[in-house]
Amino acid sequence: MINDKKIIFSGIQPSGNLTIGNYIGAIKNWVELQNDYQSLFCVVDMHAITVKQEPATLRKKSREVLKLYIASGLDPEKNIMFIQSQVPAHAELGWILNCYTYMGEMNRMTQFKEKSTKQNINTTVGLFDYPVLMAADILLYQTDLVPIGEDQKQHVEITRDIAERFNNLYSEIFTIPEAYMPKFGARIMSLQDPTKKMSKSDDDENSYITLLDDPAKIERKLKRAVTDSDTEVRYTKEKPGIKNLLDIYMSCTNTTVTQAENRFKNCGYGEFKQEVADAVIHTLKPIQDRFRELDNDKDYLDRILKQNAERASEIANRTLAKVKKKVGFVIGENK
Ligand code: ATP
Ligand code: LTN
Repeated sequence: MINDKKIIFSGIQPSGNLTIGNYIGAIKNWVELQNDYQSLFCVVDMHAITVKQEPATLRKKSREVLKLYIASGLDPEKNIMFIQSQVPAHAELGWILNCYTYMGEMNRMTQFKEKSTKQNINTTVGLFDYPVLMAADILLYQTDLVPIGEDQKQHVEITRDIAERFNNLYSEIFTIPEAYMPKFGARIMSLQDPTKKMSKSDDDENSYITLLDDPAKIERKLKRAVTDSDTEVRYTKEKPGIKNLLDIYMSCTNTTVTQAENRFKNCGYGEFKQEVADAVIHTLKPIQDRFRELDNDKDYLDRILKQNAERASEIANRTLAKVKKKVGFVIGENK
């Protein structure tokens, strides 16, 4: 606990333009939870380099993601919002935890399997090892809750396993974290293939909507979204394209399945898609306005980054010191 509050940690990779999948699956919950928890929201650039990144773009995107956090309504004075590589404890604990994680455990990670088969070039050890770095992120802050989309659930489970293993060996060093997912929209699907997760690093720009897409683009992408040859708007697994658009709609309008299905009872797909577009445009408008304001304020962002990296380091270093002592490293003047 920090200031008597339970702790939240979560992060997003600056590996592209944030999508409404990132917003609905993660950021929206962060905004809702921020008042009840001490929260840390990280821009995980060290995770992003597990696949090839262009250095100048990565630098630019890292700042952009932080601006999008703020623009989405996360308070940088109350929450600790920072860039992962600016807090060296992440890499240090990541290495130590590597030595307490089994190859077999990493081999089971579905995200690695998907990402490595998608790549046609050599896959790096970093990509394979990425869940251990994620475990370090979470465990450094004695995190209670990790608000994420469904694809990250398995990584939180492995984090719990690693933490329990370490605690059993050395006493209660780590808090055991829990995953927290939204009821609807924990897995927003690609607009071009509703059996695949919407992803910011997808090659097809029409498969996702970014938080900075203008209204015309949003309308266009949603109108092109793959659905089915039926005409009925119903929330069912048999209609994955429609179900996905309903998830997006329900999340943007805070409505239930029954409310949404009733709303579109006698609508054709064209009218339905237009309503979904209107809901998305309405949700993103305040975020885009605030983002543009922040765009002109570089000093403000630099100050936030510096202050928050210091706050994060202070907490992280406390856990790291305990871990180093337990594993037998020589620290300071101890004999
Ligand atoms: P990449 O394509 O670069 O792997 P990504 O778009 O999958 O990235 P991440 O940075 O891996 O995004 O994820 C950040 C957060 O957003 C995680 O909590 C993740 O679960 C959530 N998230 C990502 N995509 C979706 C999605 N399509 N639906 C719901 N949540 C999502
Ligand atoms: N692996 C996550 C991003 C991430 C994360 C974290 C999320 C890295 N560290 C810690 C929650 C907590 C992803 O790529 N979606």
